[in-house]
Amino acid sequence: MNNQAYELAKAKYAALGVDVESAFKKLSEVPVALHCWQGDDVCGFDHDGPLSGGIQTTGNYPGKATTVDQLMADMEKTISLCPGKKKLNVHACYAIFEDGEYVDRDKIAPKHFAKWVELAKKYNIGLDFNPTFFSHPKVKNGLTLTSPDEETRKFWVEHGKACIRISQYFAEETGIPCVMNIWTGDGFKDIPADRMGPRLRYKKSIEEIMSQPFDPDKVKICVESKVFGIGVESYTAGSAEFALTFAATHEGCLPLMDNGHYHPTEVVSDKIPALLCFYPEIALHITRGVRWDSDHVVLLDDETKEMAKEIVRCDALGRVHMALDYFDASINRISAWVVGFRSWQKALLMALCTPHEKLKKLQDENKFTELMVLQEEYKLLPFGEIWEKYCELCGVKGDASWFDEIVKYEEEVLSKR
Ligand SMILES: [Mn+2]
Repeated sequence: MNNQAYELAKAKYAALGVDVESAFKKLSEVPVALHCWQGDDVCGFDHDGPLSGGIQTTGNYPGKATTVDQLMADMEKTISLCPGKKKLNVHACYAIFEDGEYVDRDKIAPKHFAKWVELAKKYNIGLDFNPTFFSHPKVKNGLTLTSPDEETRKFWVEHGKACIRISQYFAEETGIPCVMNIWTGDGFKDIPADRMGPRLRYKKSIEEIMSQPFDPDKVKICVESKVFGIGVESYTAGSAEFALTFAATHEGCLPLMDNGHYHPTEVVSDKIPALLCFYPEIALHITRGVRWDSDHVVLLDDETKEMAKEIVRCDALGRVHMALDYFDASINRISAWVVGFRSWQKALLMALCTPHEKLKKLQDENKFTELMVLQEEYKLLPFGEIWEKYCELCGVKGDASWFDEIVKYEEEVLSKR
């Protein structure tokens, strides 16, 4: 890159009191989890049935990964094109069975995820984990942990416990804490006759899952809320109030906010500082909902920037577990991963290069006219040069020429699948 352009940009930031090099250092130490499910449209390896549970992938772009080796190769290609520290985020349905072996989800064990540990170790990064409470024949009438059928509920509790054992194994193998996120799509299409019953069963089920011994410094159990899903429009057991209160009242449990899981005019950027007033740690799923929880690729849009700003200005980079969560099957899936990961890195770097103290002072002095003027002015700072330098330091392309690699990979690998 043009070093002179970078030096000029750096000086502009320095004049505002922003040290871009310390921003590079801070950002390069913060892990962001890359979700394995973008690569194969949330199919996984443990079943053949369709995706269910109120979520849906749309699109039929060629080259989807259909084997473990393909999915991992695609993730490695993604990693090679993204700056910054990563974690791998794996769903339980990505268990790897060797030689025709198969066990149901209540019996999965660390050995079924040994290959994921191998991949994480190759890059010296951590692993996050998610029980898969969907796309499975034992989801009875759309319910798992909230099921009134005790056998069904117990099966899914056992699945949750198995996932804690696997999360503990991930943390011990990598030496990095594992975030284990509980999300179920349990709910009803139409007006229920009992809203509290399923929630009481959900509460009891998560408590039973958490009775599985684990080290809270190694396994961070989260509960993710959701407002509604396809087919469960009227009622979701794991609502925002349920998840927040559960986490607040249970030692070793964190709230997880997915920014696609709220009413479209609610913003997670405003919820982050509210939760940070009370919780030592929180978790985030970063996505982009278009009109609903559509899981579009994360872009550098206003709300993405605002969420990153809140994490940075609350000085909470060490308190917020960040993970991407989206899936677009209508475009090249590796490109979808790369654009999303790079967008969140851009948002964080931009936030780290903003003179927050100066802006906070204007707010406290009630100088809202000047605050507006400066906030608008900062939008035009020469961020492109700063971003390119950061990418160069991370050993990846700073401009869109990373896409040449995607085109080549599509020709040489994806088109032959
Ligand atoms: Mn999510």
